[in-house]
Amino acid sequence: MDPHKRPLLQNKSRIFENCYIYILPVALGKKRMSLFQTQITNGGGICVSKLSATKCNVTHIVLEDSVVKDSERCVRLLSSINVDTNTAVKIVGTQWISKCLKECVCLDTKEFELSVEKITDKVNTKSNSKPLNEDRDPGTVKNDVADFATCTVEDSPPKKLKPAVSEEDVCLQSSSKPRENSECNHLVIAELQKLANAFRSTGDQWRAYGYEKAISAIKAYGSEITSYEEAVSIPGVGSKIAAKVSEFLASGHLRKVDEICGSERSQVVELFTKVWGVGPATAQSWFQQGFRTLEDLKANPNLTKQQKIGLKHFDDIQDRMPRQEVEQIAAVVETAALSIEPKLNVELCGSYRRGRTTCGDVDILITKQDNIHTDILPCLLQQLKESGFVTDDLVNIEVSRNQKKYLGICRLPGENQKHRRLDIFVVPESEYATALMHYTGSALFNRSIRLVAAHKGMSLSEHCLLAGVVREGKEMLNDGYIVPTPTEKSIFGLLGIEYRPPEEREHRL
Ligand code: 8DG
Ligand code: MG
Repeated sequence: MDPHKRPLLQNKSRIFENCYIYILPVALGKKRMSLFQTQITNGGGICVSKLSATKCNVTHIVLEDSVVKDSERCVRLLSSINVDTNTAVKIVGTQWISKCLKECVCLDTKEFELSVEKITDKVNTKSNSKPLNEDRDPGTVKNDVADFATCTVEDSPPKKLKPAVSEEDVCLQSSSKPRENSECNHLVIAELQKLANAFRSTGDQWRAYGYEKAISAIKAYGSEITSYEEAVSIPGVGSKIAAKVSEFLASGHLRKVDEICGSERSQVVELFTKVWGVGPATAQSWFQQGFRTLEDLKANPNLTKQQKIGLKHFDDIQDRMPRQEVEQIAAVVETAALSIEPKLNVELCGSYRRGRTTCGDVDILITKQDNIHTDILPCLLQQLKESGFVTDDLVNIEVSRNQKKYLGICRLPGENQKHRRLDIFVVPESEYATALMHYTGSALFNRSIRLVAAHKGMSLSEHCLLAGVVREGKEMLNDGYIVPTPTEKSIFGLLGIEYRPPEEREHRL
């Protein structure tokens, strides 16, 4: 039966029967989105999660009412996800669903449809659009259903909108995919980053998070932002930050940066938080106690053991090392480890494995076969300390279930070598792939792929991938069960996402 010509009265539980509905999440919010999805499903309809799901014919595309009423914006939005508005598919506002539910019938869509007549010629809806359901690159599909940036229509030709990438979507695209970003956006981002750093170092984590989220959204947006309206329409950029963007566009600088970052307090606190083991609260308190320089701190009687080490090697630790030095350090650790147990697998991870040209520290993963019973880490550290290679312990062996972790400082033999941060992780063979993925990072990539797992009823950690997980909000209500993950590729496969080699996981905020 043609779903658009259905009889008006029907069984309440089947009001959306034969409807294949795609809901665009823009401006909807997760709760409303999920409510609509449940109601459609309960009403016998099918919620289509991807427009490229070519096998099912989408009958309706539902958008937030305010979006549908703003015809120009709506058409541009649809065009950006390759939906031709001349399609036979009904493009309707959320009111249609609400009214159908209220009246317990599948109402005619006419009253709720997008009206394209109002749109002037300047919006060319057909540019770049492909008919709905035409095959598209599956790798880009998830981005299409993410939040979309929107902008106001001005006299200039319409810009092609860029999908704003939500945190969960981060791991679905390569970090090496070139992102256009105008020079002006770069400058705005740099200023906003100064504020984010300042807020983070003063312990205002919420505000710092707000700024970082906005920075991430602007980076993903790509197109040059030219107005307050455009900035505020980007999901993740609130009105206050949009006002900052607008101020920067008008004046070339931000008063807030001068005010916050220029203050002695913020500069001192930022410096202190760079010392290993010092958090924002401690840095603030030291400022209040009158400490102003790293030299002053050396006289502080209340430093912890780690802070003393952090202070002692401050300049060396701040300095990033070339890849070659990372390899030399790893070679020392590997030789020592294999002298204890020749069958161990020693592998570099962290930023080195992601291919960065310089690294902040050396992250080494040691995998121990099940038939090896030697307690590797203490033996290894003893050897590395005796040779003078490991100079200081920051966090002495920490045990997390059957993984062990050590954080310390080392220095290659020879003249003019710097002290470098060294992290060693020892894991069992069964946890190899999840640990390798975790310690390869980036931290943002990890957060993203964990969110993907969570949304699929799974849980990913450095220890394992659990399936059959039931959650209430973020809380796990059961333990789930471990799914074997022999390789990183198997993790991507089990999560149903495209494999990303380490070089494509260099996602950063
Ligand atoms: P770098 O050392 O060159 O600065 O970068 P990195 O190798 O990516 O960072 P790292 O601090 O050495 O951490 C190694 C990996 O540990 C990182 O890539 C991902 C993982 N990791 C998380 N969350 C966090 C976190 O909160 N802090 C740190 N330090 N690492 C984390 O997934
Ligand atoms: Mg590292």
